[in-house]
Amino acid sequence: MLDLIESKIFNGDRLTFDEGVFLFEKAPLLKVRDLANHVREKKHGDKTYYVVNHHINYSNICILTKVCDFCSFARLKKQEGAYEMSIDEIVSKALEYSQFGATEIHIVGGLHPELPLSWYEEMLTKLQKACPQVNLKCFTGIEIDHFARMEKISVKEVLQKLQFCGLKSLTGGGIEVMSERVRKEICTVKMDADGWLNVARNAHQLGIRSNATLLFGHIETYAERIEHFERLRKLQDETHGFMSFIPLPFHPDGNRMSHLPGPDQEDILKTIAVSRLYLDNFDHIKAYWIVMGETTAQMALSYGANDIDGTVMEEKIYHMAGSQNPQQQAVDKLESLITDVNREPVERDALYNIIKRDEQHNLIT
Ligand code: V47
Repeated sequence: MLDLIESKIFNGDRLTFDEGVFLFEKAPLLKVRDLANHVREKKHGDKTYYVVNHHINYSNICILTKVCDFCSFARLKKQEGAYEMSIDEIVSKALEYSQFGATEIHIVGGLHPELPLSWYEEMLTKLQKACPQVNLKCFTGIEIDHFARMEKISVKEVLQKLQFCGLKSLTGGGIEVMSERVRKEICTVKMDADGWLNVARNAHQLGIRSNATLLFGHIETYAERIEHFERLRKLQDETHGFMSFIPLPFHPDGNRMSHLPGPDQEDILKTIAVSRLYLDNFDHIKAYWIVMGETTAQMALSYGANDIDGTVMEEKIYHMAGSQNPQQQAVDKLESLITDVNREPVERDALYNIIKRDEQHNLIT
């Protein structure tokens, strides 16, 4: 089977479900690496993308706190550690970040039991006004579905309203693993895979692009990972709206699945490589360095990944550390992660437009 897979990859032919499972179960890691690296190189040469971005998590209050066993972030409203930012706080954070050159603000939160859609509309409107040059990449598919349920309107209407207020793209989270068997075990009663795909389809039809993730390395089988890829590949054939795929290795600390070890480095690298080979209609495979660490993210650039996401860091840490623009220090570090493994760093925005800056690091438009 490996010879057949190899010739399919070199001919640009699509892999079948069984071939995908075979790659995980039986193919040697270094062979899968070489095939994935070939595809990456054909698509992108040495170019490796990063984005100057920041994350804002507006609230961790979530109605699914007792549902999602893998989640360490969510809290019930009255629980210790629960928090909720005001719109003014969110806008001032975004302003601070955009002054340091961020082109993307990534905003997600829990499924808040009370905030109405108008609160999110106001947040986006004010953010857009305060930082018009920043791409507002906000919400997961499950948040969008939650807003629709709260307001008793369709997912499409929610997306239209948010798009009107400045929403440019959706993040790839909230889907974890599409397998119904796995979902019953780790997040029973949460929106199912069809619901998440429906949000992505509606978004793409409105011109709102999005990403896709897989939370892996817990109780799912290899076949269930391929099932997940298969469903993403099918929707991508239909809409071409996904930009990048981001495999998220499960982290066991502080959640109800902490008895599980999480995936090892070999599994992380193989998952990156198989996703590159199976998701033949996705341009970008992201090795999100925050979740896999810098070394594994660097290695992943030889296993099919062509993006390491962004600066992400809490700006204050750097601000206190010295006189240089803190965001620039983070950029220097990301660029050297890429150049250290002989790849060419390319700054992009949230939609993969290439960003050029002058010597003072100001955007050249
Ligand atoms: O949906 C939750 C995952 C996701 C854990 O679109 C966990 O560019 C590991 O979607 N261990 C949110 N993962 C993060 C996300 C994301 C991240 C970076 C970039 C983009 C993008 C999207 O994090 C959730 C969930 O699947 N997650 N808990 C955990 N314990």
